[in-house]
Amino acid sequence: MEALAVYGGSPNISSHLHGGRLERNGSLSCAQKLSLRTQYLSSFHPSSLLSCSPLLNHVKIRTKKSKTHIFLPHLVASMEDVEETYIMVKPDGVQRGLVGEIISRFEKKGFLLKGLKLFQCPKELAEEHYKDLKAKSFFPKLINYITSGPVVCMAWEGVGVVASARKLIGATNPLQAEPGTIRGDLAVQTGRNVVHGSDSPENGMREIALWFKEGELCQWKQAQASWLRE
Ligand code: IDP
Ligand code: MG
Repeated sequence: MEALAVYGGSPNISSHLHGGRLERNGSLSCAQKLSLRTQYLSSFHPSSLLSCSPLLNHVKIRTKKSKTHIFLPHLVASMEDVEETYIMVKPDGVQRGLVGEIISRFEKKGFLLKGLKLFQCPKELAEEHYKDLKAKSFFPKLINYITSGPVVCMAWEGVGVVASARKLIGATNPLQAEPGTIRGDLAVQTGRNVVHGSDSPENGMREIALWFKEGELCQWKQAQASWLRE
């Protein structure tokens, strides 16, 4: 188990944004993914943190245009594509002792844990992560919330993992989230909804590159792989 986890982390935003890593999988070819991630990471400069970098435009990273309260019904779990998603236990989840419970939901489902760390998020990283919500009135509160204590950062891999994780997490408003989902079972308020999950495969790659540095992710094969997939 110790081979999977990387604990600790640097509060240095620059090293995070320039760190990232390169790897294969999904519907894109290895070369395409490598190129996408390389372009994305090389386009980052600390000065771009406060605004949307024009260098990012040609990378075609998908951004969410409208607020979605449920787990993106249009995001249908692919039956073939191996994807990656960024899952994060937010500060309230850590403070409330829900880390193990939340990790176990994804573990039991059968996804592959590629990265794991306890991390104090700097303000600039929180703002970059949630840049699509910058115009929202709750944005300052959201940044305070995410930086109010350590978070647990995770990278998970699997077939259809992005959409499936959104289903496991449940609706943004925990009172509207179905029982059985993480938010439906463990939270009551949107502003304290305990967990984050990427909303598209593209954002999964974007967010993993944002939150993990090179060397913090593990390539490994699950012993139970042949018992999960035919
Ligand atoms: P998501 O986390 O389900 O993807 P988003 O709409 O992307 O939901 O919002 C990101 C996060 O911002 C939410 O998880 C929640 O913590 C916070 N948030 C969203 N809407 C509100 C709101 O109306 N009030 C306070 N916080 C909000
Ligand atoms: Mg979201």
